[in-house]
Amino acid sequence: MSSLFAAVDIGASSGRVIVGAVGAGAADLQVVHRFPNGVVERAGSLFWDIEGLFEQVLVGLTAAAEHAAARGSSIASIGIDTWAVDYGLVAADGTLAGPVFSYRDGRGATAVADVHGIVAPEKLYEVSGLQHLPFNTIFQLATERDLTDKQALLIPDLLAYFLTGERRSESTNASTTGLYDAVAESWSSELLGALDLPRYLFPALVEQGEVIGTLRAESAERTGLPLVTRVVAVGSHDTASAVAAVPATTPNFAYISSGTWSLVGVELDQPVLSEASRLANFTNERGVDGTIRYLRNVGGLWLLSESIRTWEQEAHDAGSPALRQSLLPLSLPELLAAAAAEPSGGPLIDVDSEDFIAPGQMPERILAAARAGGGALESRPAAVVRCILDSLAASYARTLAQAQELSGKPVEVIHIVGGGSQNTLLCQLTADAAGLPVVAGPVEATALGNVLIQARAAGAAPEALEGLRAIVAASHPGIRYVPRG
Ligand code: LFR
Repeated sequence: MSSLFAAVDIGASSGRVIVGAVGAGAADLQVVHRFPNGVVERAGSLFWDIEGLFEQVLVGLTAAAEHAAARGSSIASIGIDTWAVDYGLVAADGTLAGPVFSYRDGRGATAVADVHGIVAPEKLYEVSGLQHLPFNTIFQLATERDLTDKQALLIPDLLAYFLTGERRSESTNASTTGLYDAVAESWSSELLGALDLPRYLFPALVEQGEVIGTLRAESAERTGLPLVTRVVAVGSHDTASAVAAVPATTPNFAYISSGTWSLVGVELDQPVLSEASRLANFTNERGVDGTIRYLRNVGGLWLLSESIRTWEQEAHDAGSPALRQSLLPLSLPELLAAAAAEPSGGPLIDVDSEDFIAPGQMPERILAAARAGGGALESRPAAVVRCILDSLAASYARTLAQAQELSGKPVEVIHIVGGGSQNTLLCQLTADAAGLPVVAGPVEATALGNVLIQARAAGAAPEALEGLRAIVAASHPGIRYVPRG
């Protein structure tokens, strides 16, 4: 009989609690709870509703306990992954010291010049290997007024703390802070010291598979899970969990973890800290088992979802059903079909531009970017969607070519995992632009990676990463796209 594991997997736009069954070389997932997520705007700043998210985690874990009980089984452990870089500050008395900001708030950007004035960008890269993004934790922390006696817990660590009362820093996510030493594989005392950040700011590091703690009495009571239920560290950075579950059957693969962002790159044993790599803004984030996720953040389906949000709002505001119909006659599948029917070779935009980070009025910003690039883009949704997908595919191809060049790693096949793997047009355009076969799926790679690391910790899955990937390949065969002419 297979063991059951609960995966809490929260992205920027939605979260889910999944029960994963692992046994006999196969992994099967059952979503037991889904909930929306999104930034909350208050007085011009953007936050996450962390209390609301924790409440949804408890509801989901309750459903997981019931799901397991109905099968005469139990939940062996819980793993948590979310997006990276954001954190909550925990005060000396153990309570949250303030709101949890979203990386889409502009505050980090206001501190970039100050931080670079203290530690040069070259030095930051030499130590952390992290790509420059204006919202990296290091810049957000520089805007904090008082860190005395406080600890910063990244979102999955914070949720694990709420569940268990134990404070730890999981290493894959720690590597996105800008304060983790990619070579020494520890918090960088050098950078913390230079930036006058207290040494106690971050809790001790844990690696994937280590136990963070068992449930607090309140968590056990609320969920119906036994007190002894363990929260196990997984690749708590969602991208690390997704990359762990890429169904690669060759070492020479590239991946695109395609969701709100597209994380495009290769897996390495050692970081690449060259000046060329820094200038190309490639990151050396930590993967599970000490691997290096050598990748770049390419703009993702955020451009599409934000555009749709704007069109829906406009259609809603339009009042009359006829006008509404003319503005947005299409569901997402219809919109993608219409985009597929648009001519190829249309205008391209730079999907990685910082101009697209903030929410709101996305189609307008895309049209402006196309105009600035000299392209004539029509404002029809199908044309805008085609421009987004063409631009994403072009950026994927460019980024992968660069990743190979900078790392020396050969690539024979591209795996697209996550939500974007369902977008057949995007997958085909990527194969075409890169001139390489694309294998699409699984959609739930992140949750699979989360579950498999827990299963391995329980002795229910193989030790080697290749073994975990073989389970994914066996239970979730992808769809293959061959480059066209
Ligand atoms: C993807 C992701 C990216 C990270 C971004 C912000 O969900 O985790 O890897 O750069 O969100 O945290």
